[in-house]
Amino acid sequence: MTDQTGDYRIDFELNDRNNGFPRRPVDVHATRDEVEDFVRDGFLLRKGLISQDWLAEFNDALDEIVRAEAGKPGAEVLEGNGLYFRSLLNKSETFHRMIQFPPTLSIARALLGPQVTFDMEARIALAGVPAAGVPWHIHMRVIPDPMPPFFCYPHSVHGLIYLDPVGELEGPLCVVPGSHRNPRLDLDGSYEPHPDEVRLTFDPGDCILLHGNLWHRTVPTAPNCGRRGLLLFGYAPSWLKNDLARGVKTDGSLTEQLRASGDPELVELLDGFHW
Ligand SMILES: O=C(O)CCC(=O)C(=O)O
Ligand SMILES: [Fe+2]
Repeated sequence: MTDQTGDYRIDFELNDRNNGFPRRPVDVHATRDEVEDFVRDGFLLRKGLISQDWLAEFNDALDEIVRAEAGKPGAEVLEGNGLYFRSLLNKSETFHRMIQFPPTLSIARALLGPQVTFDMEARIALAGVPAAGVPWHIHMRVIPDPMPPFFCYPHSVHGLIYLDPVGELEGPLCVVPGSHRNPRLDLDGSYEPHPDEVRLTFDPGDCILLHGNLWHRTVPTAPNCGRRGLLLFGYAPSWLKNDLARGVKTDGSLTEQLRASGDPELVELLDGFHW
């Protein structure tokens, strides 16, 4: 079914007899062509997606977090990059409106299936601080070689919402279209321009959706740059988190003791992977 804007509905039904084969229709806020473009290119740009009202509230909420966390243990000030603020959904209810935001959620569901989880972070490169940037990277460096027959490919849909104007001084975002489908490409750590890169500048309120393994970088900031703040969010298949949340509750202290051992293999077996 396609409406006049070209948006369409997918009538997902889950193969779950125990729960009556639940239907999970998704009204996709994109055309089929746009979704196909994302599958091929690994990104989709939505200019002006976030209203001025929401932007103002997001900025206020983030400013409060910035003030509250300054100098706290764990506060992430990354040399040559900027400030990161994690777990925003537990820091301000203002961000909760993004959890069920159809313009991005529906596209994530069209791509990943109807059952996805959501999380949100922020990055700020400060005004007037030069050479702040993020070199070429992907978000899920977990693909083994050789590829096991049942390897669960790290498909995820990540999004960036720009809070400030991002021009040449603040450092455009560069992406390599289609690179999410090339698990052996390795550009890690470099700022070297790629021959196929697409260079993007932004206005406040613009949003870009990226496959979590699309190669991307920013151009480092210039000395007279403005603040470069953005919200980062991500959707991943919800069934990857296997917390049963059933049965007789425990205080979790036995596995906590194992985590406290700091053995990375144990921590991975108990907690999985965090991007
Ligand atoms: O700042 C940007 O435009 C992108 C940041 C980014 O890719 C990241 O933090 O993973
Ligand atoms: Fe990134």
